Amino acid sequence: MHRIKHVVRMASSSSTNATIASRHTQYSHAKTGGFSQEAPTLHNPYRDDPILDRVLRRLLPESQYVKVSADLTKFGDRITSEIEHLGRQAELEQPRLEHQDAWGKRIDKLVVCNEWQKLKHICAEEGVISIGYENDVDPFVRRIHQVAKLFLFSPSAGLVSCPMAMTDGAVKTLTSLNLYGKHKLATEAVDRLRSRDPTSAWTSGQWMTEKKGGSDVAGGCDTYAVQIENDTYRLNGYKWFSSAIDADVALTLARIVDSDGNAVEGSRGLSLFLLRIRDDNGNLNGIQMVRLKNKLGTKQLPTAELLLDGAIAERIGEPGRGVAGISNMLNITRIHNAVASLGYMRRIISLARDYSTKRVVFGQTQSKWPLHTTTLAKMEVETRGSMLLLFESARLLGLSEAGKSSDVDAMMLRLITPVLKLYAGKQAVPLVSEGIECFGGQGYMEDTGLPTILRDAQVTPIWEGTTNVLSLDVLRVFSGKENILLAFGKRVSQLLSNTKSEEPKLQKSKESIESALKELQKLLVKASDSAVQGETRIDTVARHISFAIARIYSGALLIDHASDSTVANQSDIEVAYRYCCEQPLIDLRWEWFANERVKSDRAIVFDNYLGLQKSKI
Ligand code: UCC
Repeated sequence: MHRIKHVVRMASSSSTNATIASRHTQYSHAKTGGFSQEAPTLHNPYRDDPILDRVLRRLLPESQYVKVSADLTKFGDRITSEIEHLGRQAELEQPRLEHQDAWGKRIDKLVVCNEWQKLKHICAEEGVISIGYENDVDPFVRRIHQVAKLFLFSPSAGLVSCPMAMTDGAVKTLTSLNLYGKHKLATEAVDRLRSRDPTSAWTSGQWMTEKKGGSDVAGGCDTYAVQIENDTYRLNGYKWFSSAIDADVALTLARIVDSDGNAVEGSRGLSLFLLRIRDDNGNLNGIQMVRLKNKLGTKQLPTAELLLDGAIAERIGEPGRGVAGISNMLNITRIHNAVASLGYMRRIISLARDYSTKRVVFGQTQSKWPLHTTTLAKMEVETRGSMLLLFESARLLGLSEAGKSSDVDAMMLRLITPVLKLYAGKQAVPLVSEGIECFGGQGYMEDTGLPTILRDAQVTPIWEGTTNVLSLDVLRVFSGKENILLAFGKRVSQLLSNTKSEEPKLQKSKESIESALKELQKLLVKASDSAVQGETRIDTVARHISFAIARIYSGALLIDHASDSTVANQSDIEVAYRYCCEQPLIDLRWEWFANERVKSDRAIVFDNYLGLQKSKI
């Protein structure tokens, strides 16, 4: 502003037209906005990641690491040269639904852009699902490879990552229910869902949510199944959120109606069904696509309300075991959900880091301003903690599929799946928001593509179970027969056992983890004792317990990683220290368990509530 005033003053006081003209030329760029800010560059996300390669080197046998690393390097190049553009186009050219043809005939035609189709082809070609199931590779290796690939892909995927999550979950469910090779449709589905041939590959949907449902799947399920013959049924119901409706098959839940016309209510009344969405001619299978959802984000992805009006479906699994059956899928899609959260976090940091080397403010690049780098460093520390938790889940999943899990491994897989999903989802939104801020006003501009990351990240704490529902699943794990608390303690101790004694920062980090673990154990034991007397409740602190598990587990993994001198560097030690010692690992107080707190919570929440139905509170 100063400078502009100065120029105007000089121009008006100058003596010759020639001088004025030359000055006009000199400053003309100011009037035309001639300066352009350099955009952030998306580098090969595998080679650009500060930790991924080293994590893989630790987790994989050398010969496998070499193969996986080569595949990820090539895929990283494909992301920057091709996939990123396709994902962006999918956001710009969103799906639409045509209900009728020109003559009024109901057609329910879903129109998706070519780029969306191309992305699905790429998924098959690149084997993003098949890698998880290839017979000639150790399952332990293939799940780590798959998670790494999905992690790179997800933020550029134009939300094709969603049908991939459900496709993976469907393969897992159908194979876990032991249907492969025994059930015609399930066998064909498994072969096609994990195919690398784009011309024959299928994708799967998962229709669980109904108008009354959402979190409470069983309480809200009003879809009924009437037997035609054997395991074949007709389904009638209304599915409220059905994503990726261009899929080929879907898994869904319904209540079987008996010969007297009765159906069992509640969770035990739900059975699991597999259905084809269209026949070989592309006609919908007794399904009407009522409308596409108008979502805050994930706009690339066709999510619809569906009316099942006699859809023909095959019952799979035992009648009444629908929730347990579909949990196979949920536990896979929840890992995919965490992949998405971590993918968004890494992407925004990577772009902000690159931008910081280009954007000049107050005379120097952002990267030279300590307040800026300290902001980025905090984001990096948080991201690394959850990233190690993600790869721990991939390792444990692979071990379980290889039949090599110890008891502790099996318990840890069940525990950390909801913990990882809820914690990463909860981190993603504020972290991406912080990352957007690193671009100033540009981060708020739609045509940079940056707001899409924030919009899409917002779905991760909601999709596949909200933070509260996932926290209650964590309590479900604790309420089982096994001593999960003891197993968790063992796994943490195992991770801390290699801590280098000559590194004071790692020693301090270890002490911090041990003390947080002890505190958590003490509180949980005390709570379970006093719950018997009815003085306390645990559900109200389920989130805090879950967050503490996430932070203690992640901290221990960071220490374990930093203690491995074959891959670790000085920044790994610093990251572990900051994660474990500079922020509380556990945010939980004994008084929060007290029963009476529920009353005071209600008093706070409904203070001066103007609703008329106070009796319902
Ligand atoms: O549909 C959606 C969109 C899909 C898109 C996916 C893509 C994501 C990737 C993103 C990329 C960007 S979203 C759907 C959202 N809805 C949910 O996630 C549901 C949330 N609610 C829950 O998870 C609840 O906890 C329920 C529905 C599972 C609770 O149901 P019940 O009926 O109350 O459960 P019960 O009675 O406690 O459990 C029934 C059985 C028990 O086994 P048994 O009978 O042997 O004791 C449980 O132990 O199911 C078992 N069970 C589980 N087993 C329940 N949950 C689990 C689990 N997670 N793992 C293993």
